[in-house]
Amino acid sequence: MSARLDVRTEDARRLPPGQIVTRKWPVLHYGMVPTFDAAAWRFRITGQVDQPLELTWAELQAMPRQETLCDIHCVTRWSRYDNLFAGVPVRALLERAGVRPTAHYALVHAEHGFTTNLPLEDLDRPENLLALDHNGEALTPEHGGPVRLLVPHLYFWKSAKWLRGFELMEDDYPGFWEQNGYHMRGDPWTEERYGRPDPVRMRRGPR
Ligand SMILES: Nc1nc2c(c(=O)[nH]1)N[C@H]1C(S)=C(S)[C@@H](COP(=O)(O)O)O[C@H]1N2
Ligand SMILES: [Mo]
Repeated sequence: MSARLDVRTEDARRLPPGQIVTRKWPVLHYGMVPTFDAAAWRFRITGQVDQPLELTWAELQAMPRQETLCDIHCVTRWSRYDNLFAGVPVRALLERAGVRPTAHYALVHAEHGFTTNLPLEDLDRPENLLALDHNGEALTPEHGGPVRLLVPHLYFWKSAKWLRGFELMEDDYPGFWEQNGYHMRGDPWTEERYGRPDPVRMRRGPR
């Protein structure tokens, strides 16, 4: 099949501080599970790019896939080991859009207006995916199917379910959970759980 990247950390220091391992896969999100309409679905990359990208569902399906084997860490303190995700690498899509040197942050957009922000260097990593499968099965709607973002090195709230696009920006702007007190970056190894968004930046809005 496709290439597989194993980004699990070694056993001795596998669990980030303050986390507990679960074997189940909890379902966690705000609001209702959206319905999927393949004909209307688009994935967009906008903002600081040379060629704004708009992909149909069929176009996404036609792109080469890759696998990422990883542990996931939720800010509510559960971690789940050995997740094999498959999907389209984020990097391939960013390359198609032509990221400008002025792009430093991304606002990730999902259904129902959900957003989450992260530095471009955290989004543009080879293991990050537009994930379509988990452990050999298509992602269920509860877990973000048919397509969610996977950014395994940050807390799992950055891995937006029901993904619809990336907006590349010069400045950072807090997304949904970040406006509600979550950290702007969310590194589980340094316990970047909660932060304090800059109120001036929030009023100004993205872009
Ligand atoms: N669209 C969307 N994606 C989301 C969320 C959300 O509320 N909406 N919650 C995040 C949070 S807080 C977590 S922990 C993970 C949970 O993913 P799971 O339900 O597949 O475990 O999804 C993240 N992605
Ligand atoms: Mo979460």
